Amino acid sequence: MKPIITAFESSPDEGRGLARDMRVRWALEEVGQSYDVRLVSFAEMKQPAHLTLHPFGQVPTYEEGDLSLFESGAIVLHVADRHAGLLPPDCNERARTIAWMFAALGTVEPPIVELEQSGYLEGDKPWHAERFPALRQRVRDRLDQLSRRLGDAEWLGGEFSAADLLMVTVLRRLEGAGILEDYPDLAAYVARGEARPAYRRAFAAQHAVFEASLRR
Ligand code: GTB
Repeated sequence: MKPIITAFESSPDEGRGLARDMRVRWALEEVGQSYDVRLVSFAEMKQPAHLTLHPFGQVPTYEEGDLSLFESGAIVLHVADRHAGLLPPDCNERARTIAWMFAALGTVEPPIVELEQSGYLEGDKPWHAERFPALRQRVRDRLDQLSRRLGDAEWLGGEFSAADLLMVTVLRRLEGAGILEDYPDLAAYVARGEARPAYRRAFAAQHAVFEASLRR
């Protein structure tokens, strides 16, 4: 059954593929599963119809027959679980991969999002200039640790997995922050992810939505 995902009708990222539908699109492309997209406006996301799919009124969501899911990480895990290619078959390796998926979303992404949001939510506050360097340092601390662990490896496990897919999308949110450039190994890791044909197809699909929004 062809799943349906939701995405921003008009993404604030202006086609840069930074919204979280990108990771779901990428996962579906990696496993060769075609999908439909229902575009929603900010207002529609807060209406009862969407709130039955997503209790927090956000995107992405995922519908597949009787199943409806929210949370990009849970959706990617579901896709990886149902198709070959994004999780290793060995039980222990699979568990380690899932740990890295949680690490991407629960340990690496939060300080990145906090830094990003502090710019537009708190930029006008008198204490912003004092707090900002500490937020940047928190991101750097995480990247130092991630970089040490990745070392010379191509991917977090032996092969590309759902953990890399999530970690790359998380690191991409640093675009424009002037931080990732100081970590050539992590920048190369992100570039390896972005070079994958499935990533490029997913990026093109979300970019087409942005281009169409300009013509409306
Ligand atoms: N934990 C949830 C998940 O992983 O699925 C978080 C979902 C989420 O934050 N969704 C955002 C949303 O629906 C879109 S992706 N926001 C609307 C709302 O909360 O009302 C976050 C996002 C938005 C914009 C950019 N950008 O402009 O660069 C990047 C990421």
